[in-house]
Amino acid sequence: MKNGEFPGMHPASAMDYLPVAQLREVQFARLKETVRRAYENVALFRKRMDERRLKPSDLRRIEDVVKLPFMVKTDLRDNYPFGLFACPMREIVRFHASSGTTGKPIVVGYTQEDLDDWSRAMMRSFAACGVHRGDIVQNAYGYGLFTGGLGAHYGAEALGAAVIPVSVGNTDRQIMIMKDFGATVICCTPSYFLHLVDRAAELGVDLRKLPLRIGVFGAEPWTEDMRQRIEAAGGIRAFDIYGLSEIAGPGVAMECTHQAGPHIFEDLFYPEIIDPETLELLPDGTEGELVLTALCKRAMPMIRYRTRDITALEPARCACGRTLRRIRRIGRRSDDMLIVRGVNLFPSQIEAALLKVEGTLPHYQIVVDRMKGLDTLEVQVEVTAEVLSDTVGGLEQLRAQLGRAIESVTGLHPSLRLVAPRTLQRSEGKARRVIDKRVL
Ligand code: DLL
Repeated sequence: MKNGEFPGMHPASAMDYLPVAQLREVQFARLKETVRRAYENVALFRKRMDERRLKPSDLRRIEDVVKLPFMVKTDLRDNYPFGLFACPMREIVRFHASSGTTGKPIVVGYTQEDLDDWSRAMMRSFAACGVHRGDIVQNAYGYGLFTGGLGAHYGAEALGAAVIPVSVGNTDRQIMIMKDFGATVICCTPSYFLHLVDRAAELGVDLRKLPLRIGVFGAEPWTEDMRQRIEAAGGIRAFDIYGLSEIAGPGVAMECTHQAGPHIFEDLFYPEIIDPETLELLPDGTEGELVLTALCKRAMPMIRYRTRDITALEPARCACGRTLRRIRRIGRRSDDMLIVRGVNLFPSQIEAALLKVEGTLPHYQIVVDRMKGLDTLEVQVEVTAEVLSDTVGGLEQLRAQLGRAIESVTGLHPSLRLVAPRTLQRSEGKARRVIDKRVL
């Protein structure tokens, strides 16, 4: 066995096994270049560096990353749509977008090199869990502004697997295709897969008898319990994939065949864990908020981006031999973002939509539940006494208007309950806007 090589290793995965000292050197060289590019081209970053009297040349080693200013989601919103881009528009070849905290989405841009890096990260993700040339990948992540669909698509193709770009939804057709095409790999949210399992049973299809053997599941929190249920019901092995639009998309971290937590592709994404209150750096093994620096991003440098995802970096080396550190399963966030059917959602988005419609009062509650593996979303809102005494037609009109307003900012169709003034429980402290009944 050659140094750093493992039998059966895909050539694209060589970086997974780089000796740590060498990995730190690669990270530092890339960090310096990214910081220089951001300093020269992104006004917000330069301003924050200048305020700290910091120059890119002040960075001497990778650990100096802690001197750099943080970036947060509202930076993207405040610079909507292209204010954080560090390259001329003619170099941008792709956009994606994700929910912001209000009506406007956050926008991310990619150069061709950014896309190539991302595809390689996704290719390494697939390779890490045992996908290879000859596999048939049913890609049921949404195609479009969401990064899941195209991210998984290009990664699987780059690996040499055959992709079925079926996208999300239309469950009966998914099951038919899975059966008829002989899909061996499925990519989707874990909750959607559970729904697929239930529907397949109703249709008399036993997924365990199909060639399907691997599931690449992410974009929302899930648990070891869910893994066991999925593996038993689907007759597959289920792997956790993590990522976020701001940093690239899926493929920031991925589990290997040991299923012991996603490995971060550290040569591309530098992880830190901080205390979300004090912002202090925490040691490996301690739980806190994940902060990521994209080490190679050209179009839109993301430096010390506060993901709001709560996790820990595992101190122990994985049995697979990768030198890449692993994150613990992400179960919660340090903000109020919800993930409903794989869609990111902030209560403030719903609030903004509700208040735009006349006849509503600023008292609402969002109830999230899960039925037959699918998330349900109900918005209860108080409406004025006048509206309630109106004709049935008037109420229905208001309901339709509210539905459209919420859909236009979130893309989701919630069920709506219009209730009388002072019906919803008032709280003495912070209003309890969200009731999440999902048992993961
Ligand atoms: O969800 C990218 C993705 C697509 C990841 C497909 C995996 C598979 P966003 O829409 O920007 O990007 O949402 C990112 O989703 O900050 C986490 O809170 C959550 N998330 C993503 N993966 C996981 C996971 C995509 N495996 C946000 N476990 C992140 C728990 C996850 N949460």
